[in-house]
Amino acid sequence: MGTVEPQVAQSGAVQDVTDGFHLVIDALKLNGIDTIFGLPGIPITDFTRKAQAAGLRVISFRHEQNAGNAAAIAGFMTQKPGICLTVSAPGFLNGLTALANATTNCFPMILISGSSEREIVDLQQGDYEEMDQLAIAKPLCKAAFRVLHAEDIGVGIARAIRAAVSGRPGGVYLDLPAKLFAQTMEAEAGRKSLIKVVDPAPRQIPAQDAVQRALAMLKSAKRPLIVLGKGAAYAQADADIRALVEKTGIPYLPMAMAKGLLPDTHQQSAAAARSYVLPEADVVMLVGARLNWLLSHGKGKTWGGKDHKAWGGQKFIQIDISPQEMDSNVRIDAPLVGDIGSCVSALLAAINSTAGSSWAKPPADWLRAIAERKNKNVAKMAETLAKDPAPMNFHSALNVVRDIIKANPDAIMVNEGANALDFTRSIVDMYKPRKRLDVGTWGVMGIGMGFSVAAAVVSGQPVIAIEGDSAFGFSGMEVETICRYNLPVCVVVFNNNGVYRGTDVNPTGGPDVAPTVFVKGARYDKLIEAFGGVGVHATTPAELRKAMEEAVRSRKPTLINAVIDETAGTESGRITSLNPSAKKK
Ligand SMILES: Cc1ncc(C[n+]2csc(CCOP(=O)(O)OP(=O)(O)O)c2C)c(N)n1
Ligand SMILES: [Mg+2]
Repeated sequence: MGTVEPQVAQSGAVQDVTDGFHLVIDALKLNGIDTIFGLPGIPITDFTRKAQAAGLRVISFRHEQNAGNAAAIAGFMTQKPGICLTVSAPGFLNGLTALANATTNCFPMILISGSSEREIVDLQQGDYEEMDQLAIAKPLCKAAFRVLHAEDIGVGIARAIRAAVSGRPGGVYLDLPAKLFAQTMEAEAGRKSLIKVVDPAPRQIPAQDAVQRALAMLKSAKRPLIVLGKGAAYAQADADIRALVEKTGIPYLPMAMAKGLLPDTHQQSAAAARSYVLPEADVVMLVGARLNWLLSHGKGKTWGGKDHKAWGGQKFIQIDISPQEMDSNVRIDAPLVGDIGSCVSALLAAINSTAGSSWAKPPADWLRAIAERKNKNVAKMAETLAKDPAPMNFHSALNVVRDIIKANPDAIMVNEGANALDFTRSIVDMYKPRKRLDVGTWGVMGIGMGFSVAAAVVSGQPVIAIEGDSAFGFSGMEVETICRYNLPVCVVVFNNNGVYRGTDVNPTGGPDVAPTVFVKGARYDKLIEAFGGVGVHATTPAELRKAMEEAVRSRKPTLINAVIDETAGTESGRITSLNPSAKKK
C-alpha cells in the first residue's frame, strides 16, 4: 500500500496516512490493472508520476484520443478495462470520442479525468478548465461516476470496473476532482476502504429452453449459416466456437474483427462467397454479431429482400449477452441470451447429448454451391493478386502484406482507411483470434496509432498497421510515442495522395486543391526518422516486402511510405452507396 510521508498527529504520535493519489493507484493495482494510457497535466501530473513509481506502466501519448483508443483496444484484447487518464475539460473532451467509440463497439474501458473545483464549476464562476464533465460524459458511455471523498475511491473504482466489463462491455467515465487527490486519510482505514472486485464479469448462463429452441431451428435448416462477430472474438471462447462450427459443419462468415477466430483459410469459411450466402441462407445464427448497418440490418437486397427494407425470409438465431439486442432490426426467432462462452458451450453440450456424434451435416448441395462460388472468387482474386502493375496498387501491395501475415500469424494487424481498409480486410487472411483490430462499428478514422501502441504494449507481439494516408493523419504524431517506447510497430501508409483517391480536381480552376486531395508525393517515412525510427520509401511490392520483413525481424519502429496508384481507389471504398447523391447535378 502506498503511503505518504508519515504525519505527526496532534498527540505527537506518528500516524500513517494515505491520500487520494495513492488510494486510486492502490485500488487499480488491487484489481489487476497494470497499465495506464494517458497524457499528463493539471490535475493529474503527479498522479502519473506516482503511478509509475508504484510500478504501474504509464504510457504517455501526444493526444488524448489516441490514449483513449489505446485503452479501449487493450480492453478488447484482455477483457480487463483499459484505463485512459486525462486532464480536465479539453483533455477530457479529447478522450471522449474514444470513450463513445468504445461504448459503441462494446470495448471495456474507463476514462478517468481530473476535473476542476465542483463549487466553482456548479456556480459557473469560470474556474480553470471549467466543465461539468460528468453530465457531458453520461449520454456517451455505459456509466459515469464521480468520487468526492477519499474514502469512496475504493467503491468508485469497483463500480467503474464492474460497469465496464460486466454484461455487454462498454466505456465508463470516472470523474476525479482535483481536490480528491490531495485528500488524506488514515492509511489503515484507506486500505480497508478498497475493494477487490470478485467475479467482475459474471457468466450469464442461457436458459435451457432457449438452447433447445436454437438447436431445433439449427437442425431444421436446409441452408444454415453462422455469422461470427467481434463479440465472439472478445469472449475468448475460441476452442468452443471452433468446435461448434466444426461439429455442425455449418459454413460461417467472420465479421472484420472476428477474422482469425477460425483461420480465414478454414474450409468452412464462406467469406469469399458472402454475397451468395447472405441471401440464400434459410437459418442464420449470429454469434456476438449485431444486425446493424454492417450486416445491412438483416434485410434488404443483401439478404434477398425485394427492396432495401424488405425482409429476405431467413430465420435468425442470435447469441448475445444483451436481451435488448433481440428484434432490433428484424425478428429474432430464437434468441439465446447469455455470455457467448456459456451459450456456445451449452449448445455444444446439447448437440453432444441429443445427437451424439451423429449430428447431420448441412445438405451437400448447399455446401457444394458455396464451394463453387468460393473457388471461383478465390481464383479470380489470385489472378488479380499475381499482377504486378506500375505504379503499385492496393492489390499488389496487399499481396505482400498477405504473405507477411501468413509468415507471422502472431503479428497483430491494425487497419484503417477506406480502400486501404476494405481491400485489406478482404485480401489479408488472419490465422489467430483477436489479431485484427480495425475501425469497428462506426468506421472511425483515428484508431490507428492508439491501437498499435496498445497492441504492442499488451501483447509484446509485432504490430503491422495498414493505414490509408488520410487515416494515418488522424493519429500520426504518435509515431513519436512508438519510437519513445521502442515498440515493434511497422506502420505502412498506403499513400494514394488523398481521401479515397488523389485524382480530384478543383472544378473552379482556383488555386486550392480538391477537398479530398493531399500534398502529392508526400514522404510519410520522413516523419518517423525525426524520432529515430526507420523510414522506408517503397514504390514496388519487392521494396515493400523487404522493408516489412526487416521491420518484423528487427522489431524496430518502422514507417513505410507505400506509394499506391492514386487512381486505384473508389469513393468511400466499398460503401459508396452510403453517400447521399445530389438530385441537382
Ligand atoms: C473521424 C472520422 N472522420 C472522417 C471520416 C470519413 N472518412 C472515411 S474513410 C476516410 C479516409 C479515407 O482515405 P484514406 O485513409 O487515405 O484511405 P484510401 O481510401 O485513400 O485508401 C475518411 C476521411 C471517418 N470515417 N471518421
Ligand atoms: Mg488515401
